[in-house]
Amino acid sequence: MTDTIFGKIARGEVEADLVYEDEDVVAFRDLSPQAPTHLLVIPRKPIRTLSEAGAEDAELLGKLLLVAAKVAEQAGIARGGYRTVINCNAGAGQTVFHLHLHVLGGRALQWPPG
Ligand code: IU
Repeated sequence: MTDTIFGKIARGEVEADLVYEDEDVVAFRDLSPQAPTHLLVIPRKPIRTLSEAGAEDAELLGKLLLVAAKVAEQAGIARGGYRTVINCNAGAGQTVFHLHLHVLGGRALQWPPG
């Protein structure tokens, strides 16, 4: 398992603008926001990408979604609408190989995404 910047954030070794944390999950503001609100939700467990998650991660994956909904609510974007995105592997735009869920909102979002 190669370490990443998100692994360091998850372990508290690198600072991030945290909006939520518990024993399993950390959420923080994206450094290069693509919307007025752009949050990232990550597991502390270093799973490289969604396709490498296993059956043993089912509860953790569910928790990521519940935390995404919670931080979206806290950020005030739930009513206006928000999008959750997981880019899986380089062809889909994944650049950091520590599973993360984007939460984007605060503006109108186009469909389909590019
Ligand atoms: P992607 O799905 O792997 O492309 O998303 C990676 C995101 O991580 C991207 O939106 C970056 O702006 C963001 N990011 C960050 O917030 N802090 C960092 O130190 C690095 C990337 I490296």
